Amino acid sequence: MGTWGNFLSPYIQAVDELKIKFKGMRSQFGATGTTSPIEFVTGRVKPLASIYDKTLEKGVSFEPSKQLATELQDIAGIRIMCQFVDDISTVVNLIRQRDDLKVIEEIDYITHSKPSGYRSYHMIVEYPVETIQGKIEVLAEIQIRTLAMNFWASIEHSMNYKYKGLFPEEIKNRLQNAAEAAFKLDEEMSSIRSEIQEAQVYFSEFKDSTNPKIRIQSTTEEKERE
Ligand code: 0O2
Ligand code: 0O2
Repeated sequence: MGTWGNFLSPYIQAVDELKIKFKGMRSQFGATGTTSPIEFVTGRVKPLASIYDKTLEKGVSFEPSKQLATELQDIAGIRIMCQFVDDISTVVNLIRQRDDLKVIEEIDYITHSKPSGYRSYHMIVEYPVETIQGKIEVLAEIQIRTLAMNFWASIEHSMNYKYKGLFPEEIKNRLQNAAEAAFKLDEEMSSIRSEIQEAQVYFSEFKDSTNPKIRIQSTTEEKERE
């Protein structure tokens, strides 16, 4: 099936395009004066070293192939961070409604957290990439999580590298406790959601109104409209 460069190229394009599209959703909420359920978006193409590790785990041969493209569903990975747990289902519904991708699978690690304590909502989607050789359908994994879930997962992920997945019992228990604490934080924040959002609207309006450059610009725009 050719070189790794050729094989990975549509995945790079898929990640770039999906990042732009989800960041676009965020700006569209902003433009309509509605609070965005998306806080920020990141994306990556799985590094070759991680692809290699996954092929060993799955018993797939480490070479660019159709089998690899089918078995490794997260070569293209997008992560969407939300402020509140409820925002996650809003984002999931928005993704389900899109015509530019097809949802293949959904895994709810929020209701059913992993034994490690990991929480996130995963969606595997099929995304068409237009190339000079025609259309190529690639699989992408979209992980949707709160800022607190992301904080926990980032730390646990780096510790996993240190301990190569074999955590001492005490660290394992502490990480599980930390995951529960992060979830309690999410619940606490959700219970004062309207208070927080009011403050955020007030804060951004206050910032704009006290910034002389923006004041001059909006006054000029108002004059031009008159
Ligand atoms: P903006 O306008 O600052 O949001 P990239 O290639 O830079 O688009 P990448 O490489 O996939 O994205 O991921 P990266 O660089 O880790 O972060 C992507 C975006 O998420 C960056 O913004 C970061 O500023 C933003 N980000 C990362 N961590 C946080 C965080 O904890 N809180 C918030 N609010 N944002 C965060 P952009 O894309 O450069 O643009
Ligand atoms: P990376 O470095 O993020 O790419 P699969 O092999 O994908 O078919 P698997 O591994 O059971 O099946 O998939 P799963 O568990 O649905 O999710 C895969 C991804 O979710 C992982 O990718 C992580 O990004 C994240 N994840 C799942 N469980 C955990 C966890 O316990 N802790 C953390 N921090 N992240 C987790 P990779 O390939 O493992 O890593």
